[in-house]
Amino acid sequence: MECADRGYIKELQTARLKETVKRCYERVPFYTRKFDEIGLKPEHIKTLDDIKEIPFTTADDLKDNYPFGLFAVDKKEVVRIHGSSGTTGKPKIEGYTKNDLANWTEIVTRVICMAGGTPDDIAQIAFGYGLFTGGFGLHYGMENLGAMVVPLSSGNTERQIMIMQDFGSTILVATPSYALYLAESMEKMGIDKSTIKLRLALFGGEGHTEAMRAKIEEQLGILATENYGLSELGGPGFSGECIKQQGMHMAEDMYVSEIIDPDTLSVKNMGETGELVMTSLCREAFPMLRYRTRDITRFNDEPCSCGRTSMRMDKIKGRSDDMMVIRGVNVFPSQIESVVLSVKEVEPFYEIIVYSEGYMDRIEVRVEFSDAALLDDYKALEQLRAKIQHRLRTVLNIDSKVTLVSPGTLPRFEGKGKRVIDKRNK
Ligand code: DLL
Repeated sequence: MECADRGYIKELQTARLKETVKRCYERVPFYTRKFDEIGLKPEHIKTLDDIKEIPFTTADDLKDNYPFGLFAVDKKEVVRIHGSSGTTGKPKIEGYTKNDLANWTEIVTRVICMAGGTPDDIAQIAFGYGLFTGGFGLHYGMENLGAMVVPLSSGNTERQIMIMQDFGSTILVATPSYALYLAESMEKMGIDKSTIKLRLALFGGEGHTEAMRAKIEEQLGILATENYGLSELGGPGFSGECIKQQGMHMAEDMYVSEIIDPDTLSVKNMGETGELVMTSLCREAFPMLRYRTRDITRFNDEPCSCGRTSMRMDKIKGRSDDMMVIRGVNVFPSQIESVVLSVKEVEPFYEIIVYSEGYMDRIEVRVEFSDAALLDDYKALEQLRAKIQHRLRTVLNIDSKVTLVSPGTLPRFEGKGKRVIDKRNK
């Protein structure tokens, strides 16, 4: 499937799209209503291009139909529930039938293989187990591959490190934020990377810059691949990098993906940047038509040097709701991360505070400096602070307040990092 002829993939997607549309229209009152409102019938969808006729589905639609309103099967066919990892409000819930779980396991196994995982590996899973799809998703994929799974879930860092040493774990599955925290903790405990067997990490659940990846790869002595997915569309497995680390290969037999302009909602061309919109093609319990992910990326349909023909997506640039407008300049947190990590005297820990000044958005960037001895050298600290501020201005064209804080003072994360604190008047 990963090396299939593009023509074959298009045919398969067309056939599966028609089935999914029919399924949604016939079984989910929400879709019946939305189709009827605009006079659309399942038989009007004849080609992949016709997908443009279908209305979008949004996070609000999931909330309005919480918890099981968008299910397309009877509850007795649902064998698993997962949901969004948000900690406030009601989670976004989705269900899986037995077939859905088998398909999910299949695509997660693919992303593990792409990353170079083998049945000989010992996989330490430090994604949370629970409603979050990360832990269980990678768990079943690893087992299917035949790797030895160590289901630790996230947290309890010293124990993670002990087990990593004792078991000789070769793969770490974690958010990049947690991998960074693990690496730092190992350093503090005086454990050298040459004494652990880790060789590969599968990251996902949140973005990270190339600079951040390089830092973690270096600290742990590993190769790290990135994975993307969202619970609304089934979780991890949707896309992942191969060992070439040149974009995330997408599971096109199970999803049709589009890039749209989030303002005009028009569909963009290959290679253009915009919001990712996804339609599931094989999901029985929770089919989803044209879901607006809010994640900003772009596609590349050139074959990869690994030999796979599947379309790839770029790293997520940010979420459309994360974009800050600082004196008229659009900026994503990931761009600030790139600049901060390009300064060698600081640690890869930072925090962005967005606040209002009159009608303007302003930001403060807090960064940990590396050398604790600097605490006694005001002049050197001030020079470093000015350097970061200058770099943010020259690279991103934004004026920011930069504050240096002592090593070890900013929060560390066991799951997804939260590095933007929004204090704007809403
Ligand atoms: O994070 C699913 C997942 C788990 C993917 C483990 C990969 C590995 P949610 O908790 O529903 O699901 O969060 C989905 O997280 O819309 C993105 O904004 C963000 N996200 C996930 N992976 C990446 C990534 C899982 N590689 C939301 N880069 C998505 C950037 C990511 N953002």
